[in-house]
Amino acid sequence: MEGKAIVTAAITGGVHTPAMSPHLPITPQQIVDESVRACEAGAAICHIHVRNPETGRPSPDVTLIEEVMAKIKNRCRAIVCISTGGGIGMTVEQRVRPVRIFKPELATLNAGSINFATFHKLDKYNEYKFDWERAYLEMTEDFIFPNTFKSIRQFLQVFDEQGTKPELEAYDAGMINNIAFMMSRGHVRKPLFLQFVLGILGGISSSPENLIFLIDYARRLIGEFEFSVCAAGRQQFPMCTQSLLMGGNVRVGLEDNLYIAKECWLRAMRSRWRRSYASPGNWASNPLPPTRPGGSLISKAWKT
Ligand code: KMH
Ligand code: ZN
Repeated sequence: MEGKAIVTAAITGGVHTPAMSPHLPITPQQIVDESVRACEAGAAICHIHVRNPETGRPSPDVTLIEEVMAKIKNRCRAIVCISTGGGIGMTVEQRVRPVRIFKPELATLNAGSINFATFHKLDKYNEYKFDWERAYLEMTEDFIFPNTFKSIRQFLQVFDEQGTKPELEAYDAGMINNIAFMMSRGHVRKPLFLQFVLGILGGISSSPENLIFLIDYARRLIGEFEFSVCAAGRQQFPMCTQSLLMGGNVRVGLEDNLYIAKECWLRAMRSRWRRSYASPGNWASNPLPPTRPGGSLISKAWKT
Protein backbone atom coordinates (compact mmCIF):
# COMPACT_ATOMS: atom_id res chain seq x y z
CA MET A 1 0.00 0.00 0.00
CA GLU A 2 2.97 2.35 0.29
CA GLY A 3 2.40 5.50 -1.74
CA LYS A 4 -1.09 4.41 -2.68
CA ALA A 5 -4.46 5.07 -1.12
CA ILE A 6 -7.87 3.56 -1.56
CA VAL A 7 -10.51 6.08 -2.58
CA THR A 8 -14.05 4.98 -1.80
CA ALA A 9 -16.86 6.83 -3.54
CA ALA A 10 -20.04 6.84 -1.49
CA ILE A 11 -22.41 7.69 -4.30
CA THR A 12 -25.75 8.52 -2.71
CA GLY A 13 -26.14 7.06 0.79
CA GLY A 14 -29.27 6.80 2.84
CA VAL A 15 -29.05 10.03 4.79
CA HIS A 16 -29.63 12.93 2.42
CA THR A 17 -33.00 13.62 0.84
CA PRO A 18 -33.68 14.81 -2.72
CA ALA A 19 -34.58 18.34 -1.59
CA MET A 20 -31.04 18.81 -0.29
CA SER A 21 -29.38 18.58 -3.68
CA PRO A 22 -30.46 18.26 -7.31
CA HIS A 23 -27.22 16.33 -7.83
CA LEU A 24 -28.05 13.44 -5.50
CA PRO A 25 -28.11 10.26 -7.64
CA ILE A 26 -31.51 8.61 -7.34
CA THR A 27 -32.26 6.14 -10.11
CA PRO A 28 -30.22 2.97 -10.67
CA GLN A 29 -28.90 4.48 -13.89
CA GLN A 30 -27.73 7.65 -12.12
CA ILE A 31 -26.07 5.60 -9.38
CA VAL A 32 -24.32 3.43 -11.97
CA ASP A 33 -23.22 6.40 -14.10
CA GLU A 34 -21.78 8.23 -11.09
CA SER A 35 -20.04 5.06 -9.89
CA VAL A 36 -18.40 4.60 -13.27
CA ARG A 37 -17.35 8.26 -13.34
CA ALA A 38 -15.88 7.92 -9.86
CA CYS A 39 -14.02 4.79 -10.91
CA GLU A 40 -12.62 6.56 -13.97
CA ALA A 41 -11.51 9.38 -11.68
CA GLY A 42 -9.58 6.95 -9.46
CA ALA A 43 -12.02 5.44 -6.97
CA ALA A 44 -11.29 1.79 -6.22
CA ILE A 45 -14.47 1.12 -4.23
CA CYS A 46 -18.06 2.21 -4.85
CA HIS A 47 -20.14 2.24 -1.69
CA ILE A 48 -23.71 1.49 -2.72
CA HIS A 49 -27.14 2.32 -1.36
CA VAL A 50 -30.19 2.37 -3.62
CA ARG A 51 -33.25 4.58 -3.69
CA ASN A 52 -36.79 4.29 -4.93
CA PRO A 53 -36.47 5.73 -8.46
CA GLU A 54 -39.83 7.53 -8.18
CA THR A 55 -39.47 9.16 -4.77
CA GLY A 56 -35.74 9.08 -3.99
CA ARG A 57 -36.39 7.41 -0.65
CA PRO A 58 -33.65 4.95 0.44
CA SER A 59 -34.87 1.48 -0.45
CA PRO A 60 -34.06 -2.10 0.62
CA ASP A 61 -35.27 -3.43 -2.77
CA VAL A 62 -32.81 -6.12 -3.81
CA THR A 63 -33.79 -5.91 -7.47
CA LEU A 64 -32.48 -2.33 -7.51
CA ILE A 65 -29.26 -3.46 -5.83
CA GLU A 66 -28.89 -6.29 -8.32
CA GLU A 67 -29.31 -3.93 -11.26
CA VAL A 68 -26.81 -1.44 -9.88
CA MET A 69 -24.20 -4.08 -8.99
CA ALA A 70 -24.44 -5.82 -12.36
CA LYS A 71 -24.20 -2.61 -14.36
CA ILE A 72 -21.24 -1.27 -12.38
CA LYS A 73 -19.42 -4.58 -12.78
CA ASN A 74 -20.14 -4.48 -16.48
CA ARG A 75 -18.71 -1.04 -17.00
CA CYS A 76 -15.75 -0.72 -14.64
CA ARG A 77 -13.38 -2.57 -12.32
CA ALA A 78 -14.44 -0.94 -9.05
CA ILE A 79 -15.01 -3.08 -5.98
CA VAL A 80 -18.67 -2.83 -5.05
CA CYS A 81 -19.21 -2.36 -1.33
CA ILE A 82 -22.84 -2.91 -0.44
CA SER A 83 -24.14 -0.93 2.51
CA THR A 84 -25.73 -2.96 5.27
CA GLY A 85 -26.49 0.33 7.02
CA GLY A 86 -29.27 0.81 4.48
CA GLY A 87 -31.64 3.64 5.28
CA ILE A 88 -33.21 5.00 8.42
CA GLY A 89 -35.78 2.57 9.80
CA MET A 90 -34.89 -0.49 7.69
CA THR A 91 -34.93 -3.78 9.55
CA VAL A 92 -31.77 -5.75 10.29
CA GLU A 93 -32.92 -8.52 7.91
CA GLN A 94 -33.57 -6.01 5.10
CA ARG A 95 -30.08 -4.65 5.63
CA VAL A 96 -28.23 -7.97 5.51
CA ARG A 97 -30.28 -9.53 2.71
CA PRO A 98 -28.17 -8.21 -0.20
CA VAL A 99 -25.09 -9.91 1.30
CA ARG A 100 -27.01 -13.18 1.58
CA ILE A 101 -28.15 -12.95 -2.04
CA PHE A 102 -25.31 -11.30 -3.95
CA LYS A 103 -22.14 -12.26 -2.03
CA PRO A 104 -20.45 -8.89 -2.67
CA GLU A 105 -16.69 -8.81 -2.19
CA LEU A 106 -17.09 -6.05 0.40
CA ALA A 107 -19.98 -4.80 2.56
CA THR A 108 -20.26 -2.46 5.50
CA LEU A 109 -20.60 -3.75 9.04
CA ASN A 110 -21.69 -1.03 11.46
CA ALA A 111 -19.87 -1.71 14.70
CA GLY A 112 -22.35 -0.37 17.25
CA SER A 113 -25.63 1.39 17.89
CA ILE A 114 -26.06 5.15 17.92
CA ASN A 115 -28.83 7.71 17.89
CA PHE A 116 -28.08 8.41 14.22
CA ALA A 117 -29.46 11.94 14.08
CA THR A 118 -30.18 14.12 11.07
CA PHE A 119 -33.17 16.03 12.47
CA HIS A 120 -31.01 19.15 12.92
CA LYS A 121 -30.92 19.45 9.12
CA LEU A 122 -34.58 20.47 9.28
CA ASP A 123 -33.31 23.93 10.29
CA LYS A 124 -31.68 24.33 6.90
CA TYR A 125 -34.42 23.29 4.50
CA ASN A 126 -37.87 24.84 4.17
CA GLU A 127 -39.07 23.09 1.07
CA TYR A 128 -39.15 19.42 0.28
CA LYS A 129 -39.71 17.63 -3.00
CA PHE A 130 -41.47 14.56 -1.59
CA ASP A 131 -43.86 13.85 1.30
CA TRP A 132 -41.55 11.46 3.10
CA GLU A 133 -38.55 13.77 3.45
CA ARG A 134 -39.53 15.90 6.45
CA ALA A 135 -40.75 12.93 8.52
CA TYR A 136 -37.60 10.97 7.59
CA LEU A 137 -35.43 13.67 9.15
CA GLU A 138 -37.76 14.38 12.09
CA MET A 139 -37.88 10.77 13.28
CA THR A 140 -34.12 10.64 13.80
CA GLU A 141 -34.37 12.68 16.99
CA ASP A 142 -35.67 9.44 18.51
CA PHE A 143 -33.97 6.88 16.27
CA ILE A 144 -31.45 4.31 17.42
CA PHE A 145 -29.53 2.80 14.52
CA PRO A 146 -29.50 -0.75 15.87
CA ASN A 147 -26.26 -2.71 15.74
CA THR A 148 -26.30 -4.87 18.85
CA PHE A 149 -23.70 -7.52 19.64
CA LYS A 150 -26.21 -10.15 18.55
CA SER A 151 -26.96 -8.51 15.20
CA ILE A 152 -23.25 -7.81 14.59
CA ARG A 153 -22.51 -11.49 15.26
CA GLN A 154 -25.33 -12.55 12.93
CA PHE A 155 -24.19 -10.13 10.22
CA LEU A 156 -20.64 -11.43 10.47
CA GLN A 157 -21.86 -15.01 10.20
CA VAL A 158 -23.64 -14.16 6.94
CA PHE A 159 -20.52 -12.34 5.71
CA ASP A 160 -18.45 -15.45 6.49
CA GLU A 161 -20.85 -17.80 4.74
CA GLN A 162 -20.90 -15.62 1.62
CA GLY A 163 -17.16 -14.82 1.55
CA THR A 164 -17.83 -11.09 1.97
CA LYS A 165 -15.18 -8.91 3.60
CA PRO A 166 -16.59 -6.58 6.27
CA GLU A 167 -15.70 -2.90 6.17
CA LEU A 168 -16.01 -2.04 9.86
CA GLU A 169 -17.70 1.33 10.41
CA ALA A 170 -16.81 3.02 13.71
CA TYR A 171 -18.77 6.15 14.61
CA ASP A 172 -17.32 6.48 18.07
CA ALA A 173 -14.57 5.11 20.31
CA GLY A 174 -16.77 2.47 21.96
CA MET A 175 -17.27 0.80 18.61
CA ILE A 176 -13.54 0.09 18.41
CA ASN A 177 -13.97 -1.74 21.68
CA ASN A 178 -16.86 -3.67 20.09
CA ILE A 179 -14.62 -4.66 17.16
CA ALA A 180 -11.90 -5.82 19.58
CA PHE A 181 -14.49 -7.91 21.42
CA MET A 182 -15.81 -9.50 18.21
CA MET A 183 -12.20 -10.24 17.28
CA SER A 184 -11.51 -11.88 20.65
CA ARG A 185 -14.53 -14.15 20.02
CA GLY A 186 -13.29 -15.04 16.54
CA HIS A 187 -16.25 -13.42 14.76
CA VAL A 188 -13.98 -11.09 12.81
CA ARG A 189 -10.41 -11.74 11.76
CA LYS A 190 -7.39 -9.85 10.46
CA PRO A 191 -6.63 -8.23 8.11
CA LEU A 192 -9.17 -5.65 9.26
CA PHE A 193 -10.49 -2.72 7.24
CA LEU A 194 -11.89 0.05 9.44
CA GLN A 195 -13.86 3.08 8.31
CA PHE A 196 -13.78 5.87 10.89
CA VAL A 197 -16.98 7.89 10.46
CA LEU A 198 -16.74 11.34 12.02
CA GLY A 199 -19.21 14.14 12.40
CA ILE A 200 -22.51 12.27 12.67
CA LEU A 201 -24.69 13.80 15.38
CA GLY A 202 -24.92 10.95 17.87
CA GLY A 203 -21.31 9.88 17.23
CA ILE A 204 -17.87 11.44 17.63
CA SER A 205 -17.39 14.87 16.06
CA SER A 206 -14.84 15.74 13.39
CA SER A 207 -11.58 17.15 14.65
CA PRO A 208 -7.89 16.43 14.11
CA GLU A 209 -7.53 15.43 17.78
CA ASN A 210 -10.45 13.01 17.59
CA LEU A 211 -9.06 11.26 14.53
CA ILE A 212 -5.61 10.94 16.12
CA PHE A 213 -7.27 9.52 19.24
CA LEU A 214 -9.40 7.00 17.30
CA ILE A 215 -6.45 5.67 15.33
CA ASP A 216 -4.25 5.48 18.42
CA TYR A 217 -6.99 3.80 20.48
CA ALA A 218 -7.65 1.27 17.72
CA ARG A 219 -3.92 0.47 17.47
CA ARG A 220 -3.78 -0.14 21.23
CA LEU A 221 -6.85 -2.36 21.18
CA ILE A 222 -6.56 -4.30 17.96
CA GLY A 223 -3.00 -3.84 16.68
CA GLU A 224 -2.56 -3.72 12.91
CA PHE A 225 -5.36 -2.65 10.60
CA GLU A 226 -6.02 -0.78 7.38
CA PHE A 227 -8.24 2.26 7.76
CA SER A 228 -10.21 4.82 5.84
CA VAL A 229 -11.89 8.01 7.00
CA CYS A 230 -15.15 9.67 6.10
CA ALA A 231 -16.63 12.78 7.66
CA ALA A 232 -19.97 14.49 7.38
CA GLY A 233 -20.41 17.78 5.59
CA ARG A 234 -17.70 20.35 5.16
CA GLN A 235 -15.28 18.38 7.36
CA GLN A 236 -15.01 15.76 4.62
CA PHE A 237 -12.01 17.25 2.85
CA PRO A 238 -9.93 18.21 5.92
CA MET A 239 -10.54 14.86 7.63
CA CYS A 240 -9.76 12.89 4.48
CA THR A 241 -6.58 14.90 4.02
CA GLN A 242 -5.55 14.09 7.58
CA SER A 243 -6.27 10.41 6.97
CA LEU A 244 -3.92 10.40 3.97
CA LEU A 245 -1.23 12.14 6.01
CA MET A 246 -1.59 9.47 8.71
CA GLY A 247 -1.24 6.59 6.25
CA GLY A 248 -4.95 5.95 5.80
CA ASN A 249 -7.44 5.93 2.97
CA VAL A 250 -10.42 8.12 2.15
CA ARG A 251 -14.10 7.99 1.46
CA VAL A 252 -15.71 10.80 -0.49
CA GLY A 253 -19.02 11.31 -2.25
CA LEU A 254 -22.48 12.75 -1.83
CA GLU A 255 -23.43 10.31 0.91
CA ASP A 256 -21.21 12.28 3.26
CA ASN A 257 -20.99 15.77 1.83
CA LEU A 258 -23.09 17.62 -0.73
CA TYR A 259 -20.85 20.59 -1.24
CA ILE A 260 -17.63 21.25 -3.02
CA ALA A 261 -17.92 24.92 -3.97
CA LYS A 262 -19.07 25.92 -0.51
CA GLU A 263 -16.13 24.07 1.02
CA CYS A 264 -13.67 25.81 -1.29
CA TRP A 265 -15.26 29.18 -0.61
CA LEU A 266 -15.04 28.67 3.13
CA ARG A 267 -11.41 27.65 2.97
CA ALA A 268 -10.51 30.66 0.86
CA MET A 269 -12.33 32.98 3.23
CA ARG A 270 -10.77 31.36 6.27
CA SER A 271 -7.26 31.82 4.99
CA ARG A 272 -8.04 35.39 3.99
CA TRP A 273 -9.30 36.06 7.50
CA ARG A 274 -6.27 34.39 9.08
CA ARG A 275 -3.98 36.56 6.97
CA SER A 276 -5.73 39.71 8.09
CA TYR A 277 -5.79 38.52 11.68
CA ALA A 278 -2.03 37.94 11.49
CA SER A 279 -1.43 41.56 10.48
CA PRO A 280 -3.65 43.82 12.61
CA GLY A 281 -2.94 46.75 10.34
CA ASN A 282 -5.31 45.09 7.86
CA TRP A 283 -8.19 44.70 10.26
CA ALA A 284 -9.93 47.78 9.01
CA SER A 285 -10.20 46.41 5.48
CA ASN A 286 -10.95 42.83 6.59
CA PRO A 287 -12.58 43.25 9.93
CA LEU A 288 -14.58 40.06 10.48
CA PRO A 289 -14.31 36.34 10.00
CA PRO A 290 -16.80 35.32 7.35
CA THR A 291 -20.16 34.03 8.36
CA ARG A 292 -22.64 32.11 6.32
CA PRO A 293 -26.41 32.08 6.45
CA GLY A 294 -27.54 30.22 9.53
CA GLY A 295 -24.45 30.38 11.67
CA SER A 296 -20.95 31.45 12.49
CA LEU A 297 -17.99 29.97 10.70
CA ILE A 298 -16.67 28.56 13.93
CA SER A 299 -19.75 26.47 14.47
CA LYS A 300 -20.05 22.96 15.83
CA ALA A 301 -18.73 20.13 13.71
CA TRP A 302 -22.19 18.63 13.27
CA LYS A 303 -23.64 21.87 11.94
CA THR A 304 -22.94 20.85 8.38
N1 KMH B 1 -24.03 6.89 6.10
C1 KMH B 1 -22.74 6.87 6.71
C2 KMH B 1 -22.63 7.90 7.76
C3 KMH B 1 -23.38 2.15 5.90
O1 KMH B 1 -23.74 2.45 4.79
O2 KMH B 1 -23.35 1.00 6.32
C4 KMH B 1 -22.37 5.55 7.22
C5 KMH B 1 -22.49 4.42 6.28
C6 KMH B 1 -22.97 3.18 6.86
O3 KMH B 1 -22.14 4.52 5.14
ZN1 ZN C 1 -23.50 4.12 3.52
